[in-house]
Amino acid sequence: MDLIFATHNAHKVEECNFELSHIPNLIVRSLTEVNILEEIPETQPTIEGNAIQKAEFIFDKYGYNCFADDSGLEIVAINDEPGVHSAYYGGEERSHKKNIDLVLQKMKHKINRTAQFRTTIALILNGELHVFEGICKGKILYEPIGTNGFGYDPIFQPDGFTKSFAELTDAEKNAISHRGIATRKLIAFIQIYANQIS
Ligand code: ITT
Repeated sequence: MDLIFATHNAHKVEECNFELSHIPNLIVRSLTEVNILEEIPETQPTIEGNAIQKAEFIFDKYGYNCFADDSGLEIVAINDEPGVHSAYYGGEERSHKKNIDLVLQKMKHKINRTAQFRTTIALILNGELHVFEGICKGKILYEPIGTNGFGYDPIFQPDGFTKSFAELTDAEKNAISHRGIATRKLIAFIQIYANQIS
């Protein structure tokens, strides 16, 4: 079975193939690997909407079984911002530092620090849409701590931990993260499907 991951991010595809390596005859390929070089539209007002839009775009135009993901940070005290705008919250140059600076500025006098990361994965298999979600709850710190990870990791402390995401190892983060949870749901679904057709 061939499945396209609707992303140009080779690192994401590599990680996914690693997780799926125990399923025989399944190969996940990036858009670049199947020579789809265009930018995929991501213009919906929600994280779920964007994931579905990306998967539907590839299926409708190219007919591939495929999946797409989208993620973001939602902070209660600022109306669930940055949400769908997480990648470019601090400006179009998509700087992680500027994104963090803007969040900390907006959160300066906020007592409620509650936040969550959300990942949605949209899968289109034989023309049918399946949606998987992962949420990781936590709080926003007052200053960045730690150097691992990316994005907002240094200012996010997951519930039940005394460390920020950026102080966890990749494996520790993956075990509890929004992306890890959503990916494991996708993998479980594909595993059942692969068993049925084999
Ligand atoms: P693509 O090229 O795959 O679109 P992206 O950077 O847009 O990569 P996502 O859609 O997964 O990645 O996430 C959007 C933004 O949300 C991302 O740029 C970060 O700012 C933030 N984010 C998502 N997951 C995160 C995580 O695990 N830790 C920290 N920040 C994260």
